[in-house]
Amino acid sequence: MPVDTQRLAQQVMSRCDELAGCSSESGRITRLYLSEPMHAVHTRVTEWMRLAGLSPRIDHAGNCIGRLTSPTAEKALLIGSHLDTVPGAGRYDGVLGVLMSVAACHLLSGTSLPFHLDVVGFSEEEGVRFKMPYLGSSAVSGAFDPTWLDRTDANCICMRDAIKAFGLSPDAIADCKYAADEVIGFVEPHLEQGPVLERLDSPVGVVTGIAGQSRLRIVFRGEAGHAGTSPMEGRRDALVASAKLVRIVRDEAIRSSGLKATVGSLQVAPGTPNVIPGCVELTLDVRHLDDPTRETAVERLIAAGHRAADAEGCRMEVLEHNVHHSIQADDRLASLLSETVSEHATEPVLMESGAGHDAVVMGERFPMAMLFLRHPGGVSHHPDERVNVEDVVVGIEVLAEYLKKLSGHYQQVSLNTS
Ligand code: HGY
Ligand code: MN
Ligand code: MN
Repeated sequence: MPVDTQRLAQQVMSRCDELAGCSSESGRITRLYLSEPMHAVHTRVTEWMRLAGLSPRIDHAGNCIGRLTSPTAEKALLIGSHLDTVPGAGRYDGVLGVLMSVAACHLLSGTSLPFHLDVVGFSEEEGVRFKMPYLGSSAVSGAFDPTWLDRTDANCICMRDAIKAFGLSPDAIADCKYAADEVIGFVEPHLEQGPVLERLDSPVGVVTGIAGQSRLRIVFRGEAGHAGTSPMEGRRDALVASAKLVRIVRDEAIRSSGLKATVGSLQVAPGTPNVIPGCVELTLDVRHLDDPTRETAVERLIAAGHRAADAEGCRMEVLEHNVHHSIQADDRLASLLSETVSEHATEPVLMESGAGHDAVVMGERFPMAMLFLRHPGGVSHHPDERVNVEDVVVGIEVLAEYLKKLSGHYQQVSLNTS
């Protein structure tokens, strides 16, 4: 019986709903790295992978990987996205791309591919628990730094212990790595998380590149004191100094075209109503498609932070500064994807991604391409995330056609070079 794509798309939607129930908080979706609800997600996703003909496994970084084995192949094509969420997330960021990939495998059943197809549900992309993003894809790409295992979460649990508690072995993380010569590429289907496709009335888009990102952890140190007895003059209030920087960050980004800059979290110590804030730790996230523009903006913001600290009698220190440079999609993979979209659905919209994705880390080592799905309303990292089932139909069909097209192309290239 032919597989009905409409039914598959409905199934993707109801599976997204089901995974939304796997949360560590009632009433909202929060699913962090190596958390209990991630076990529940793995149980369901591995079952769905088996139903689609894949052989699933969980690697030692907690990635859920299902293989559609090709008897003659030596190399693999990876496709998928992430299974973790931000706190208070929507139900489609990450999960949709994994489940659409599984659905595309259903559509392909009976088709023999010249490569293994590995559908990946990455364990950690958002960087919430250990304040470090892309942990799952870093393990797969080989970029995982073993010193990260010593990082601690908000409850002082280190990553090494969290991995063990999840039933995995931190010492075997290196085994998660795929060698560059065993990977054809990585394809990530993902919700757009913005308004472009909706404005252009297009169900899908092809990503040409992803903005670079700087993530900083900054601390302001002042002096705590009694809120009732300390004179207002001469206070060294770390929150007042931080607040000045928060405002400067927003203003700087408004002034500079294409710059996105956000202070996303503040931890105030001692954090009680009747004590002057003596210490504030904050995170700063800065993004731009042009790396030099982003780097200059970060330098300016750090300098402004020092000035704000000085003006309030405080000191500012950058505790951590992580950078992911902007990255371009692979020309060959992206143009074949555009070709598939124009043959199957519509004139392809070529677009940049302001959001970060596992494709950033995977693309540093392997050829990568991304397919975006229209996002009604465009609001993401928020419970209001939405998706049209008709667009999911298009997305699944495009993915399946694309994999067939890649097969033909890959066979041709292999024959020509053998
Ligand atoms: O932060 C990001 O851009 C992504 O959603 N993790
Ligand atoms: Mn996200
Ligand atoms: Mn995502």
